[in-house]
Amino acid sequence: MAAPVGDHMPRRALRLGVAGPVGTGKSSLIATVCRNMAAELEIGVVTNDIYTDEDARFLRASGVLSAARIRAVETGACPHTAIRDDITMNLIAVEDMERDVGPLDLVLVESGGDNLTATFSPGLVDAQVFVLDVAGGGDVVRKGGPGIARADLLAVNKVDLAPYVDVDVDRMVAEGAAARGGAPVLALSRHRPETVDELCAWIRRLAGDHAAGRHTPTDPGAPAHHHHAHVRAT
Ligand SMILES: Nc1nc2c(ncn2[C@@H]2O[C@H](COP(=O)(O)OP(=O)(O)O)[C@@H](O)[C@H]2O)c(=O)[nH]1
Ligand SMILES: [Mg+2]
Repeated sequence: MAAPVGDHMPRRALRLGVAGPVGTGKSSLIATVCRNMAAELEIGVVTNDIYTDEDARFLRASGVLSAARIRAVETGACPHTAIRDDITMNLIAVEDMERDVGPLDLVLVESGGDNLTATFSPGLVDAQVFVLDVAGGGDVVRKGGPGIARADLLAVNKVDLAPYVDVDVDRMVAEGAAARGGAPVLALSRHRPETVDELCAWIRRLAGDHAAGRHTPTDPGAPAHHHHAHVRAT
């Protein structure tokens, strides 16, 4: 069911960015959302990889959405640039998909995830989730970055692994909430259905607010200025 189109209703899908370092579980989170919400929302996915379409292939293989609803953007260089500074390729991918498969309610955009500080441009997504995992250690929340501090939702993922990596999830969540001025932090595991339900409830609320014109995108802020190492000819 696509959102109804009225005078004051946005016509396009809610665009939700999913950022965070490689391996924290972004593709798995997206597959889980699709599996749990495909009956109530029309969903599409855009992935960003540097040179491959691996994330898109993982999602196609998981069988949660038809192939036409999963698009891969191959960024060629810094993947964080394609979600923040030059968002053209991503905007084209989202718009082409909506044109090809019909109106959607939700488009999930996965970042290339090379960078702890990567954030999406508010010109590309309406809201963003930043994903960390407990295996990265409890300190990473305190070390921070704009995504951790100001994304719409911080997901502390793979909490099922916490006992094996000596991380205190309650403490990590409390430190996250403190670093975020009380903005939401979700302890998540795809193996814990009650946490998946919380994630889906958060997305459902956001999609409702977006459809009703009540949601205003906020910018977490640009990543810290950085240089790439110069490659020296030898
Ligand atoms: N134990 C556990 N493993 C997970 C969970 N979510 C994802 N993973 C695993 O973490 C690894 C990286 O996941 P992936 O979604 O590819 O991460 P991405 O690089 O951020 O997209 C894979 O081996 C997943 O099976 C979870 O909730 N619990
Ligand atoms: Mg991925």
